[in-house]
Amino acid sequence: MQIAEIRLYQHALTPAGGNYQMSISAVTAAITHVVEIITDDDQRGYGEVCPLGPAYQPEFAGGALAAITEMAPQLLGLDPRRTNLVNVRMDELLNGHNYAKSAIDLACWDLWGKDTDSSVADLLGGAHSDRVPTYWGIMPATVEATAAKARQLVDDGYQRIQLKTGGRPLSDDIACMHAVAEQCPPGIKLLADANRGWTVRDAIEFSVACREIPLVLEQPCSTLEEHRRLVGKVSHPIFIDESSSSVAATIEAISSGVADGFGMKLSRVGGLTKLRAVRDVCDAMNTPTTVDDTWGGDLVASATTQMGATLRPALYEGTWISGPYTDQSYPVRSSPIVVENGHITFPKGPGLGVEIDTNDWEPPVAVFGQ
Ligand code: 0XW
Ligand code: MG
Repeated sequence: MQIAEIRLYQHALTPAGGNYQMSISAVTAAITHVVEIITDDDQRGYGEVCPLGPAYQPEFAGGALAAITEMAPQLLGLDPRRTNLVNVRMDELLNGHNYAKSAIDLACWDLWGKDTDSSVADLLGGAHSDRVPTYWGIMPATVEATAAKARQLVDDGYQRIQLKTGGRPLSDDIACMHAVAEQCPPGIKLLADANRGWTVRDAIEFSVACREIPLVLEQPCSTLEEHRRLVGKVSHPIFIDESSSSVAATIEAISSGVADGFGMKLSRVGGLTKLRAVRDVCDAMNTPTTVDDTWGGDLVASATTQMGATLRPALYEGTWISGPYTDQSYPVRSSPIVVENGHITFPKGPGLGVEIDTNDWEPPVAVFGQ
């Protein structure tokens, strides 16, 4: 089997309510790119990358288009089922730009699964369950609205709630965190995710003011070095999200004692092939992690939930998907991937299990190998 053609499609995912707000950025439309790989025996595999606007991480939609355009012509002729070899080739062709490589990598795994009539989860070693836990991130709001949202999430069956913090007075973050904790029975996991929006001092003050609440500080500050300065000064575990962009960075964050866990993202590390190695490092080091992506439609949701399902359950912190936050995505023929009772069931079909007919879509924005 050889890659004969690569097509690139573009869609806009729009946040319900018009806005997705975090400490340092607000997103009103997330542009996603879907890669379609067509093989010489006319099989089709799909992958996707959807950065969360241009300011969340050093990735943006225009960069995905440019990076895929740079690599795609020289991937023609490779066997997509040999995912390690495709990744080595991509790294030879382009330094960095993991997010663009992630979309191509996903399409290769989709094809490998379709060719062997196996789910991606089976290819990754097997799912503990086809139903995985998810979690919700509460966006900055008043104390009353935050408390009401937390109550609703508990009633809806969520077992893990992330409060978005930063970008406003620290006293608001502290008041909202207490309001969330009051609504949650023991056992619900709580996180304060500042998305790099706090100083070291903010994180220490917040941790002291919330000392009695069992919670995790997720990526409070911008760099790993800043997080290092928190160790021993905060009374809560620290999970690293934006600062963990590779297997090497993951090893470094664990072994230097900075990371007690991760908010891991598929496109940030470069796709399923590289995330599999991160998963195995976290497993070997008994370190909990989520398996998320920034944003994305059903292709990303399937990839992240299938990978998540293969984690040792005691270490798996769940998979966040953007579907419940959006009011528009790209059309697919399979049943949409949804959240029910705080859980997501991933599709059954081979590969990623997402059925796509590109006749339902606008024409591709780029075609390589025709
Ligand atoms: C809540 N998320 C998983 C969704 C957005 O990509 C941001 C992210 C996070 O935890 O930072
Ligand atoms: Mg985060």
